[in-house]
Amino acid sequence: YHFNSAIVREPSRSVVDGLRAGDHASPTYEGVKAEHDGYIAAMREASVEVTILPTLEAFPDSIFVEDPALVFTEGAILLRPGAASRTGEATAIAPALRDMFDTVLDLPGHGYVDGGDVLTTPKSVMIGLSARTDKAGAEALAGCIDKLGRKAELVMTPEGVLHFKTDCSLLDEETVLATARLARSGVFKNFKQIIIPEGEEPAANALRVNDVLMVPSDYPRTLEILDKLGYRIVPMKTAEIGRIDAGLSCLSLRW
Ligand code: CIR
Repeated sequence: YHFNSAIVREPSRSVVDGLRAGDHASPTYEGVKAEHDGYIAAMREASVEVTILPTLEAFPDSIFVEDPALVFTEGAILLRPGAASRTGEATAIAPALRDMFDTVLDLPGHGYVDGGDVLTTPKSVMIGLSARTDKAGAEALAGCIDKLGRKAELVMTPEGVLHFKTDCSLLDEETVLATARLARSGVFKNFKQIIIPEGEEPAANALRVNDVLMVPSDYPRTLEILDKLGYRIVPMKTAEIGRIDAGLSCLSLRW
């Protein structure tokens, strides 16, 4: 969670057509843009150098740059997002990554991986199998992660949950924030676990960046728990991006 740099992408007007599993009303472009501006400001405030990529009107979900790639200080990996409308986002982000990283690997084979299914921890890089990330993709990604000198681990995303990280985030070297439904699977048995109170599940996608913890602002019980534990909390508005199933981690690639 120590990051010097991040990449984000300007929201396109087409963001109102972003994918969603339920029948949520569309967000407004202005609402998304305001949340995105707040996010960039919070990142900069946390001493992160932010590169802003231009809009991609043809890809409504392209603001969620976390999904088409995975980055480490050691290098970047171009993924293959599992939703048909998003697969092309990897090609679109490739030139920027090749500019910024010496090593850029392409996910080999034909499997699919969304970056939202990948949780990097000091112990391992956890890859959650989900409706977007299949076994072939996860295994191919594990090979790339191995090439970059890290250890990968395949885990399960709970049924009906979009991404592994929809339900968890890393708070520090040894602590994760997780929903009860994900913690129950035992994936975090080697971590200290903070469990999200019932009904506040979307708060699990918090984002630790350097000395601050960005937390979705609409979940008072979670905010109180984390505050009592001594985290320096920055509450973030996420209601608009939440309409298209997104949270804080999706909005950036960090390294
Ligand atoms: C999608 O369904 O792909 C977008 N509407 C939301 C992506 C959220 N990304 C993430 O959690 N990493």
